[in-house]
Formats: sequence, structure tokens, C-alpha cells
Amino acid sequence: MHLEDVTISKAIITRYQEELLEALESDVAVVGGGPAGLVAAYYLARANKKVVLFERKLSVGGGMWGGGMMFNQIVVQDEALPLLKEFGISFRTFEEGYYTASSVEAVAALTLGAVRSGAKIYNLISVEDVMVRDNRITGLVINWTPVDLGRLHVDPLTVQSAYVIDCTGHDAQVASMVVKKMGAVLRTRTGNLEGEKPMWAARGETATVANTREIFPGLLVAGMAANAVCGGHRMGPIFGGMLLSGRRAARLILGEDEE
Ligand code: 48H
Ligand code: FE2
Repeated sequence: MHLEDVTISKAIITRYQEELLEALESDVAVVGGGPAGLVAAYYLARANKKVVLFERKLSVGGGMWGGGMMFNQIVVQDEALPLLKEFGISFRTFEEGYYTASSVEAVAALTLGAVRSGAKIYNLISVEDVMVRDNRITGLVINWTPVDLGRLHVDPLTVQSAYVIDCTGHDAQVASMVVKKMGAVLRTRTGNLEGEKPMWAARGETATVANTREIFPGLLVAGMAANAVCGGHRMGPIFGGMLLSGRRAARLILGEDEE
């Protein structure tokens, strides 16, 4: 087998650079590749939006891999069954209204769905700041995660996008950055992050979807971050709300959902 080692390196560097250059200006930048972010990316890319997703960790999937307390099964309720079907995720009925799925299959299917629909996913990249012009989010400031982990003083790069979706989970990192840099300017009761409330699955699941909205011009919040920003209950290892929230964020941007 004839293989030049350096050609393999050239191929990787060239393709990565080509694709990242292309992603520098996009319609939607999704921050965080958990269930909410992957679903939002899927629906937006399917609607022919140019979508880029940045994930801080080596793997996408966020909190889905571990199911509940590392039992790698997830629970999904009736309202979200159409999403399991949309992504081809197999499920079993536990009791009426409670369905289970393998968390590994679910992450794999959501990821493949997002990628095949045309979303560009970049792992190992952390969003560390936002760009704001005329009181609207216009893009993100990104850096390699190892720069952050190593506490290295390396300046970041920027990407431009018409919309940003904060899908960073419990920490609501993008919303926090906006508050840190701009003050209490969010479209919440206090203008600040309201903070997550204690465990209550029924309330938390409804709130996640209801709280999925534009919280600052150009910035939407989805998934667990929506409850952290708007003050919803946590819900434990039930994932229907995350899936429905990702779809709602996409629909809001596409003008298919009334706020
Ligand atoms: C790039 C980042 C950054 C950053 C974080 O936590 P996630 O799985 O988020 P959701 O909202 O899709 O799903 C929430 C769910 O997993 C969960 O925690 C539930 C249902 N909890 C209930 C309960 O009671 O606890 O994914 C967020 C992703 C992760 O992969 C992070 O690594 C990533 O976002 N991320 N990526 N730049 N600054 N911050
Ligand atoms: Fe969680």
C-alpha cells in the first residue's frame, strides 16, 4: 500500500481549514452539542439555513450519554415521540406515556441527523465571548478548548452569524456572557439569569419548551439553558423537553412558531 504520511496531514489541514473558513459566516451558530443543540441544528439545516455548531468537549451529546445516574437509558414522553421517530431512534414502552431509549443510540442518531442535514459540527472549540453591535448579537468569540483548559494566554477568533442559540445546558454560558458584558439586559423578569428551580419533571418539561425564546436580540436559548435563564424547574433524565425545545428554537428562527 503506497501512502505518504505527509499527504494525510495535508488532507486533514486543508479540509479543516476550508470548512472552518466556510463556517465563519453563517445563518445560525449553535453553542453546545447536547440534545437541544443537535435537534435545533438538524431542523435549521434541513430548512437550508447555514448552521454551525460549536461543542466544547471531544464528543457531542452533552448530558444524554449518561442517562440517569449512568444507567444509559433515557425516558421520553408522548409529546416527544414524533421526534424519536423523526430521527429513527428505537424505543420501548415502559408504561403508557413513558418510553425508553438507549442514550447511546439517541446521541448517535441525533448527531448523524444533524450532520447529514448539513449542519457543520466543530468539537473541541469553546465559545468564550459574544459579539454585539447596535444591541444585537452578531456572532461569537471562539477558542480551542485546550487553550482554556491549559489557561494559556492565546487570543481567540470570531465567527459571524445572524442568530445564536445558547444550548449550553445548566450553565447557560452564552446568556451569562451577555449579562457579564452588557448588564441585566435579558428579556427575563429581572433582566438577569433567573436560575434553575428544583427537580419537578412535569413542570420542568413544560417550562423548557415555553422558555425557549429570544432572550436578547439575535440570541435564543434552548434546552436546559432555557430554564436556567428563565427560572424553570429541572426535570432529571427525561429528554422530551430538550428535543422539543431544540425544534422550537429552530421554528422560531424559521418564523414557523409564534412566541
Ligand atoms: C461550547 C459548550 C459551552 C461553550 C457548554 O448539557 P447539555 O446536554 O444541554 P441540553 O440543554 O441539550 O440538555 C440538557 C440535558 O443534558 C440535561 O442536563 C438535563 C435534561 N438535565 C436535567 C437535570 O435535572 O439535571 O449539553 C450542553 C453542551 C455540552 O456538550 C457542553 O460541553 C457544551 O454544551 N458547552 N460548548 N462552548 N462555552 N458550554
Ligand atoms: Fe442535567
